[in-house]
Amino acid sequence: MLQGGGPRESAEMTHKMSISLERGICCGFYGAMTPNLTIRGFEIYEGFLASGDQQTLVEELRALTAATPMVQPVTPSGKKMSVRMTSLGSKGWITDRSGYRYEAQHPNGLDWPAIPDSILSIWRAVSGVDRLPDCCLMNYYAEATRMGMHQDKDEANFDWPAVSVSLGDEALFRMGNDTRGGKTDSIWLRSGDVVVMGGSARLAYHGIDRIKFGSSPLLAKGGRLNLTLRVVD
Ligand SMILES: O=C(O)CCC(=O)C(=O)O
Repeated sequence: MLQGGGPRESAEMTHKMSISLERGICCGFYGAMTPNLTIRGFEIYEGFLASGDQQTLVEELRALTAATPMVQPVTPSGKKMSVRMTSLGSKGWITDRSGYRYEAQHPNGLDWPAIPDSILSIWRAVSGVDRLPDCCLMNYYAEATRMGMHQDKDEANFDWPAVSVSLGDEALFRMGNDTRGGKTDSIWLRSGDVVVMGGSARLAYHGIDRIKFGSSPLLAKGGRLNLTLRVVD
């Protein structure tokens, strides 16, 4: 079920995650799941989603967002972001000349679609908290797209973790400190990897330096889709 194999995942993890994904990740496996890498408090579950599950998820997301498509937003200063984005959930993250914030509707006036259980299952498996996320931000990285170093801090309470799911092309993920600058560490995230940003990592600066365009066959037009799950209120 799980992709890859090799040193990035243990046989025990492979077994548990295959079972949990087949069953929609039900009770009994959460406690046993541990990240196979922790860097600066960022917990990284490499190869968390099997390639078949990634494909199913991408198809589900395409159908779900048909009426609330990706937009290329501007920052409050009017600069076009290079990622395209949309959201799922009771709140979606947006940016425009009025600022960074969460809104209950897509810029086209429609409610955001609900976060499907397939995605909530990932949160349940790795977040370590009972509360479910309000927002699943979807960022699409085309060739040459990047995301500058930033903190996720438009939420009310930073005790809740944020969880990120990588789909498609590999991306160079940079992890820094609670303040801008200083030493950083980077890792290539691959399709199916999941990162939990909680505790000391919740307010750490992070960003995507670049993607390896064409490195994954998952998305028909290439590129990378990132899902970031957050508790907003
Ligand atoms: O694309 C990623 O892996 C990171 C996304 C991110 O940092 C964000 O949405 O705040």
